[in-house]
Amino acid sequence: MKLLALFIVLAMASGAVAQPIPDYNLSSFFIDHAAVGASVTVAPDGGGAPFTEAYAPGGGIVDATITVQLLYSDGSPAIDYPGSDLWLETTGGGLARCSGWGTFADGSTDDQGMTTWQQPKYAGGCSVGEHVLVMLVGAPIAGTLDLVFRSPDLNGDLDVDLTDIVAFAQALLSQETCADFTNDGAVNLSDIVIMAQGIGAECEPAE
Ligand SMILES: [Ca+2]
Ligand SMILES: [Ca+2]
Repeated sequence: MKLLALFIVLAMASGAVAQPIPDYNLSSFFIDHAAVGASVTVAPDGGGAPFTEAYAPGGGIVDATITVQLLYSDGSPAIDYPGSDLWLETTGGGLARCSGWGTFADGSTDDQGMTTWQQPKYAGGCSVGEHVLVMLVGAPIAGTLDLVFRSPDLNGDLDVDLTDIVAFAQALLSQETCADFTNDGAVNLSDIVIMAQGIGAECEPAE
C-alpha cells in the first residue's frame, strides 16, 4: 500500500495523470454564418488582426471568431482542457504557424468545454483555396471551416523581409489574391498599408 501511495504522489507530482482526449466526432467548432469566406490577417510576430476584425468577402469587417466545444465520448464537456492542445491548420498547409504554439487556442476550455480563437495568432503564409482544420492533440476534429488566412509573410517562411516585399510588388501588378489582405477583390492602397505594417515581423512568443 505504501508503494501504491508513493506511486500516486509521484504521478500527480509529474503531471502523469493525463486528461482523456475528447471525442473527435462529438466535438465541434463553428464561425458565425456572416464570416463564411472571410480573411483573417496574421503575422509571425502576432501583429496581425484579431479574428473579430476579419475581412468579409468583398470587403468590410466581420467577426470571424472560431468557437470550439470539446466533448468526451459520453457527451460530457471537457472542462479546463488546455488551449495548447488545440491549434489551427489548413488543408493545403498554406497557413505557416510559428513552431508549435503559433495558432494555439486563446485559452483553456470553460465549464461547457468551449474556447475560442479570437486573439491575433503568430503565423504567415496564404491559405486561399484551402479550408481550416481544428487540430486536437495532433489530429483534426471532424469538419472544416470556410475561412482564409493572409499575411504580409507572403512566402510563409515566418519572416517578413525583402523577399516578401518583392512578392508584394509583383502581386500589386498581377493582382495576386494572396496580397489582397482586405479581401475586397483588389490589391491596392489599403493592402499596401497592411504590408508596410508587417515588415520586419518574425516569430516572437508573447510574454
Ligand atoms: Ca517571408
Ligand atoms: Ca484589397
